Amino acid sequence: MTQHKFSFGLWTVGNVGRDPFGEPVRKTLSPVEIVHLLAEVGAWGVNFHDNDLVPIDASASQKAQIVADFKQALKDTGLVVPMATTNLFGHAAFKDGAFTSNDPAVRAYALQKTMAAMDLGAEFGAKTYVFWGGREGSETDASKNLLEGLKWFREALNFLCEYSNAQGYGYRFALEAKPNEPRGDIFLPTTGAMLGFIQTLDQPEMVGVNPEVAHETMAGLNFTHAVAQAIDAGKLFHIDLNDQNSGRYDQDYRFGAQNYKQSFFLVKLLQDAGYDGPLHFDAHAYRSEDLEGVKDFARGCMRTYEILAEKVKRFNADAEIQALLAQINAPNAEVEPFRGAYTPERAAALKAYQFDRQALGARGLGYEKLDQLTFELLMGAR
Ligand code: XLS
Ligand code: MG
Ligand code: MG
Repeated sequence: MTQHKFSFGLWTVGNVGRDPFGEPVRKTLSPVEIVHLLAEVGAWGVNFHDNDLVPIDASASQKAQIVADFKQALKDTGLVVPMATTNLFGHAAFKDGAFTSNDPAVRAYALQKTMAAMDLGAEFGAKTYVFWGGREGSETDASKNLLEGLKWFREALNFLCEYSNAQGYGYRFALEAKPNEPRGDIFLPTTGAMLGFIQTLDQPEMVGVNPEVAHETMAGLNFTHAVAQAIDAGKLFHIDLNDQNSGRYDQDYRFGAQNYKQSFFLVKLLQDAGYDGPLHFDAHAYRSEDLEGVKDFARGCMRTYEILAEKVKRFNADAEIQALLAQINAPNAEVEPFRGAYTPERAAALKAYQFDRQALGARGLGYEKLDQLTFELLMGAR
């Protein structure tokens, strides 16, 4: 085990390789088997949706047995449960949404199911509660009153914040945005949209985000920029790491499998900002893999993160790179008085100052060299 808090969902290493066109290619692993697999590969934590652990139609006694067995596996391995969440997307009842379904009975059922799932997560000490609204959306906007949908989603989160506090669970909620899949369009499709929405809640301090590499990438956005905004807002409560090609279906590749450079800048942002929360790999092995391949996948996610974290150290210690950065960010004593908060004097002095616009525009910035040096560092060529 490393100093990083690497976690995996039961649904990630437990993924059997079913896709819209094909049957499973791997056998189903029990939650207990998954915990042992994760311990074997050196993970720190395991997360679950309620029904990854307890089947939706389990009896009370079956549930009790499953919970006891899972607790024992955690005890035997030392793995922790940092995060829990609800499956509000699998069952047909949720085909038109959960908290935003047009059907008030479905909305009430979603609340009931989430409270039960929060109880389950709390039993294992989970402190982060993720909300991914996979079915909260539409294919045709003829079907939805969008403003009502947002209101219903807000009401549900407000209710559940109160529930968490009333139970003394101490959860922090992490909202996970995704632009589409499984719905044609999912509400609040980006991390930025979630950050705006959070401020409209009754207890915004309890609620942050769980951004996912694949989701922002599917939206054609720069994931690292989204994470930076979350960190800046004090809202990075959790993170889902994987990889994805833009413009494709939801691929959930091993972390770093596709975009090495972008993965590096993401790790750099997290490391430099001192993020010390869970690093959750929300991904799965290629469909070509057997059980050994699943272990290769899980080890690969963690090893890639560690390698990139090591590269971050080298980048930060590389004399040539740092000299270039120092040059790029060189202070300018002449304009120093203009920095800082507004004062009438500062504004007046700035208005009176003569800038040499031609000189400002003529200066080369050296980013070509910086980017090439970054590439060489990543490739092990320096
Ligand atoms: C799906 C989401 C899902 C959430 C948890 O694309 O990433 O796995 O993270 O419900
Ligand atoms: Mg995802
Ligand atoms: Mg996810």
